[in-house]
Amino acid sequence: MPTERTLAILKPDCVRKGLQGEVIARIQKAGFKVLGMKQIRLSKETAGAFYAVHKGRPFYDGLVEFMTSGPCMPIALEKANAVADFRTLIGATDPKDAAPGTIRKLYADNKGENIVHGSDSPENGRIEVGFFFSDSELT
Ligand code: DAT
Ligand code: MG
Repeated sequence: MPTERTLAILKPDCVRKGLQGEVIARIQKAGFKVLGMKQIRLSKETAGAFYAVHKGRPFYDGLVEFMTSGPCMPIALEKANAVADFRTLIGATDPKDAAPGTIRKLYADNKGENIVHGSDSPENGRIEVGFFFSDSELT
C-alpha cells in the first residue's frame, strides 16, 4: 500500500466537548503518524473555501456556520492507505449510519455536527493538507 496523506479536522463540537485527546489517541492507536497539528478559528471565507465543493447544497450555510462556531484542529496525517483507513476509523457521515466503535458513532450528535473531517481521496488528502499546512509545518 502506498503511503498517503489525509487531512483530519477535529471540528468545533469535538473541541467544545473536550474530546480532542480521546480522538487523537484513537487516531494514533490506529497507526496514523501526526505530521502537523494546530488549533484555529476558521473565518467564514476559509470555511466556505474549504467546503466549496458543497456550495449550493441545502446544508452549506449551516455547515459554514458550524465550522466557524468555535476553534477547530486541523491535523495532517500519514500512513499507508491513509484516506480509506481514516474514513473507516471515523465512520459514516451520519452517526446513525456509522459502524459500532467508529469515532462518529461514539461521539457525534448528528449528521451536521459529526466531530471530525476526513479527506475523501488521496488527491484531496494532499490538497487539503496543503490548505492548512505549509511544508515547514509538516515534520
Ligand atoms: P463527509 O464529512 O463524511 O466527507 P460530506 O463530504 O458529504 O461528508 O459532507 C461534508 C460535511 O457536511 C459533513 O461532514 C457534514 C455536513 N453534511 C453533509 N450532508 C449533510 C446533511 N444532509 N445535513 C447536514 N449536514 C450535512
Ligand atoms: Mg467529504
